[in-house]
Amino acid sequence: YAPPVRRAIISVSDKTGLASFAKGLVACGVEIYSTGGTRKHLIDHGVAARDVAEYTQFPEMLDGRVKTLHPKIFGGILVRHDQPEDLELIAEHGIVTMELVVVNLYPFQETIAREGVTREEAIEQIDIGGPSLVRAAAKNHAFTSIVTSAEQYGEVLGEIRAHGATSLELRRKLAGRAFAKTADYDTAIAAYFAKQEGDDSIFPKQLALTFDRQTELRYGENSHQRGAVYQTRGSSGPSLVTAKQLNGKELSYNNLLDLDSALAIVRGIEMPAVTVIKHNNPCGAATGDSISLACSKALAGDPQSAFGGVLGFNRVLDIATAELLSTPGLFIEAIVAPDFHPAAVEILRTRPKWKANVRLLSVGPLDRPPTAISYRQIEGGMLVQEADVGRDLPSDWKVVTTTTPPPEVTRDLAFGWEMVRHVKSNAIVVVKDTMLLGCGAGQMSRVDSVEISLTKAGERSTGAVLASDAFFPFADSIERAAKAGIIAIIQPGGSVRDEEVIAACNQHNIAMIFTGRRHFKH
Ligand code: 93A
Repeated sequence: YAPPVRRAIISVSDKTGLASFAKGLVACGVEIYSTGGTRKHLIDHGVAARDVAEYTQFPEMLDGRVKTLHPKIFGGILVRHDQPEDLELIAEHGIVTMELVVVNLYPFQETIAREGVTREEAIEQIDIGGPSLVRAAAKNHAFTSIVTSAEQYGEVLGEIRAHGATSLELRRKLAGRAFAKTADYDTAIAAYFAKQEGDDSIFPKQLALTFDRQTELRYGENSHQRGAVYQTRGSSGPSLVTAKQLNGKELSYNNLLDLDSALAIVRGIEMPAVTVIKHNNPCGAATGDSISLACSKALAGDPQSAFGGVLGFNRVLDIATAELLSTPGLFIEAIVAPDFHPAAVEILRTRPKWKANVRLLSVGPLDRPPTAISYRQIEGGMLVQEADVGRDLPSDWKVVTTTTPPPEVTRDLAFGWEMVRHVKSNAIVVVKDTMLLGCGAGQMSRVDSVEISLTKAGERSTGAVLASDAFFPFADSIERAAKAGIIAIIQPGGSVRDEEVIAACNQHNIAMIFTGRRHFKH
């Protein structure tokens, strides 16, 4: 706790809580120096304060634009108290040391948020002297305390009362906060200028996302990589980062990725829906009149791949579903749902073989829309885009074949179209009875994805529909689909060979719908 706090310079726009803080300082023998408005406020509240202008022998001028910008102020803040030459030199110039600086800045952000504010008004609210005081004191935190918010008054006064000084630990913490404050302030000013320049991008000129480390993970994607989870500051649920874990081992990096995909799929569906995720792609998904029916259909889609999968639910996981999940031979890594019936948690924790380990995540109601912007790191930068979350309207779809889809497959086409956007491109899904039967994901050639999805679906593909996330570059996929008994195909359209593709469908009596919207996912 050193050096002793003898003098404080106080210059604040927001005077909340100031008078009692300053009174406390005076009671500790601290001498206060203040600028015009602040000094008036203090004196009105019975707190003695010296006038900065009288000390510097330089009047406040240019309508307050120059108040504290003076060597007698900055010398006293930046002086190194452990260097005798520094102390001698400032004394020679009649400069006194300032151990405490209390500043909050002109309200620039609040000003520009006001309706009808002029450019001149905004510019006048750019604080120059304030940030200089803040940065000088923060730089010299080895000796000087910098207070930038009323929330810090209590802790600082507490230490001065107890020790006549502040601790280096506190000064370091305050300095960090102070630099964050001036950084935010300048970011706001830069954004204002960008807007004035006619930058009408929906994306900010500077991206200043802040994340708080929530927890370190056991490891990253592989055991030789370290990993951690961060929470986006200011984000609100429903999200995995804020979800309640009701049972099971610690979540892994890959669990979180898979659970995120699971949640993204089911929250886009209105009917009770369940999905099974493996390596970030769905190997099962279905809707049903009840959540347990949807669950049994999702698991039946590809039972082999479902082993060790991660499940997502868009309804409360009930007792019937927990019973179903206790079937011998099934192994599940993790489940995310809006909530779990308490008895269902009990069943899942005790009944199946994997009981103790299954991670159960309760995210709360899925009533709020997902994040509208997506960020993807690339070396040296970041790619930012609107997230692919809006619903596609069947009213925009066009039947392009002479064959029209039978009414009983309309639901399957809609379900397949909703599913395919969640599958890594090139993506193909095969659907029957609102149940995913086959999924071809992440292939470099579309016809390979078609082949994989139809092989997975096997004989069940007869009478099924097929969805493709992007257009077919050739008619070969249609030939393959026809052989497997596919009766309708949904895809965006837009290939130079659309005519050939449509002709192949007509030849095989397959109905084809163009949605006009592509859903790549990379
Ligand atoms: O116009 S300034 O950039 N010039 C200065 O020299 C200066 N010094 C302090 N603004 C300056 N300040 C700011 O004045 C402080 O950051 C504080 O927000 C405000 C307090 O003014 P007053 O005490 O007159 O109310």
